[in-house]
Amino acid sequence: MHLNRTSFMLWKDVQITGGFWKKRQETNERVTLPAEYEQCVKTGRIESVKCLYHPEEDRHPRKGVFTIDGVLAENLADEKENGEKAVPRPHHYWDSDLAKWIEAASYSLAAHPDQGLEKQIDEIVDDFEKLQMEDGYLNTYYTVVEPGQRWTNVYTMHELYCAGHLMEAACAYYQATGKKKFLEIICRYADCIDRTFGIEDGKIHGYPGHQEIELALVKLYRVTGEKRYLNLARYFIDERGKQPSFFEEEALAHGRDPEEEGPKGILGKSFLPAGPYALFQAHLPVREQKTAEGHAVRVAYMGCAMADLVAETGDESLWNACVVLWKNVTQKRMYLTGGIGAKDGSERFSFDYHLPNESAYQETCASVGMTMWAARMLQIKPDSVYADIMERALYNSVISGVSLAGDTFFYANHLAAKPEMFSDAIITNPRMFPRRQKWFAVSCCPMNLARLLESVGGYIYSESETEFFVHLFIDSVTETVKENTRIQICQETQYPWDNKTRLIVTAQKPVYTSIAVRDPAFSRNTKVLVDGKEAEASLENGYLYLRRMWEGRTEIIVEFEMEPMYVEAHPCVRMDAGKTAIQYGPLIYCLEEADNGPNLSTVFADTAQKLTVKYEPDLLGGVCVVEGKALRACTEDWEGMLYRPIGSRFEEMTFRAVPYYAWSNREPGEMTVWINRVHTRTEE
Ligand code: FUB
Ligand code: ZN
Repeated sequence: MHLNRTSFMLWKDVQITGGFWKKRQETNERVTLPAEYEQCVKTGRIESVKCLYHPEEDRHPRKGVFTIDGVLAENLADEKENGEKAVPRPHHYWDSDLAKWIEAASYSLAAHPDQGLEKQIDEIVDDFEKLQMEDGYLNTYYTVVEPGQRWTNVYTMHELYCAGHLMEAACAYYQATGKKKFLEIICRYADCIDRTFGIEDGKIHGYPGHQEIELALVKLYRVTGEKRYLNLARYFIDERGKQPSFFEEEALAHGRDPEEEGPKGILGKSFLPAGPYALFQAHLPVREQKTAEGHAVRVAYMGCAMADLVAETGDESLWNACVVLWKNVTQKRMYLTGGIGAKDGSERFSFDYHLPNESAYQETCASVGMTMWAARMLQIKPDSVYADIMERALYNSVISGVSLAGDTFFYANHLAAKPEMFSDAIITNPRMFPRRQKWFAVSCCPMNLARLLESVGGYIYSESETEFFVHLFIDSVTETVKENTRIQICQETQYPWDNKTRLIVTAQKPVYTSIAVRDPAFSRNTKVLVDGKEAEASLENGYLYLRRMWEGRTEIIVEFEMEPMYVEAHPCVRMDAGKTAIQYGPLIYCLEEADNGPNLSTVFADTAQKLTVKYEPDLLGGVCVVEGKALRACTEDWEGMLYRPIGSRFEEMTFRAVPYYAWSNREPGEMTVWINRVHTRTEE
């Protein structure tokens, strides 16, 4: 297929210089990364790589009762027979948690050198080097907990998932510091995997239970130039979903009953309509998958790898498959906030238009995955439909995953909450708890969020030979070269609190090229001024193209029509039928009890009345609040009745809405994104 592919400017070549995202990166560096490192020490993740755990000393750690900060009790140090502190048993995902922390810390190092942070990374890398086996194999769990059992349960034990995150971390650390040691360790592991999996006789004809390594192998190929890594990524994607099932054969080969422990076990059975392997998207070859089934994060990472392979190979059948999956997700299975995953059971999609609010799972990792996937779709086709969703996830369901203080996290991001709803979750399923927590037994979300926040610079600009794209409106500086001429692009904006962005384009010498700025879907009338005069910009696929000669310094002002607006869901979304939500620019809003009192279900927003917006510098770190007229159903005159003939009394009220990402940073209370609606009369 003819590709007019673009490449994103690398995160280290884009400096975030201020505004909304600079604040988040500063909190991420100052609070989140150190807090996450501390948790890795406390729970034994750092120690686990030192191989101090000995199964014979494992005294059946206490059952996993979760403490309020979500730390699994069994990870807390137990006493050994001799009274010494016991080494926690490494969890089979822990390598991936450390890898994502190293990746996030590496992005931070590129922007702000920090010897202490670099030393922490180097110590972990040294431990991984000691852990690595002669043949390159590198996995803590299978070295200290189940030695000799490598590759016996690729279906659920995450060896390839952990390897993928280690690859991403090694690439980031090399690109940030130029140090090759970690990259060389990981290339040895990648070569070990390449010798183990593939189509040739004697190799495992299989693929990962949790997609991740595929996108990581493309990164490793792009950093090293070693084509075998790209070929291995392609093998894993093409092999997926073939029959007879690799997962079933693997279970049988290692004495497990596929009907019980394997892909046809209880998890697989819950997927009767889509087939028993749908939880891990292994029910069909990827080119035949017409709907997003199963585990949400896995779908997003698979979409990333498929788009990456299209970018590298021009495979049209893979692009078509990507678009089919992308459309099913974004047109029928995605939340208004850009996240995915309706069901906490198996962290998965359910079916078209099934998007529960209070029990929404919308895992933070899945929103990170959607951001990554959208960017990879953009690299193939610069179409604002992808960038609008990348922005939607970033400004809503990604950053709702971390508190404004930066040290507590959501795993599940609900769209409605009543504290009593999941008060027991801290024991049953802490991931569903409607308050952010310090940590989780499996802490993928906090680390995933940290690495995305640190690398957001890599999502703003992309370019082809002849075009330069501005996808996100973030204070930043970068440079490009067109026709052998250096061009600096400097972006300044108060977005999302203001409706314009300013680009200063400085060309080393006169050069003809095209700069295309996204025209966001929320803006019904976007104006472009060049050096103060309205400019002719051609609108193509949602981008405003300025094709011209650039000489010296040019100022571009892009002004969006940005008003707070009521939005509605497709009428087939049962949970939102008859309701409205509020959007202002890229932000989705919510009502919180802290502003509107309890029983938010008694509020009926009057969509016939205009909404107003006001910046509140001292609220929630500085946000625009949106206010609107509503009717509130009175509850006083129900005298103990639960049901009665219709006839509620209503009182007029003004509600106050705050950005969804900022909810649950005040006193615990109710929240709702979707609000009952009435339409009384058009304003005179
Ligand atoms: O399985 C690894 C990660 O743990 C998944 O991506 C998340 O959904 C979490 O369950
Ligand atoms: Zn997660």
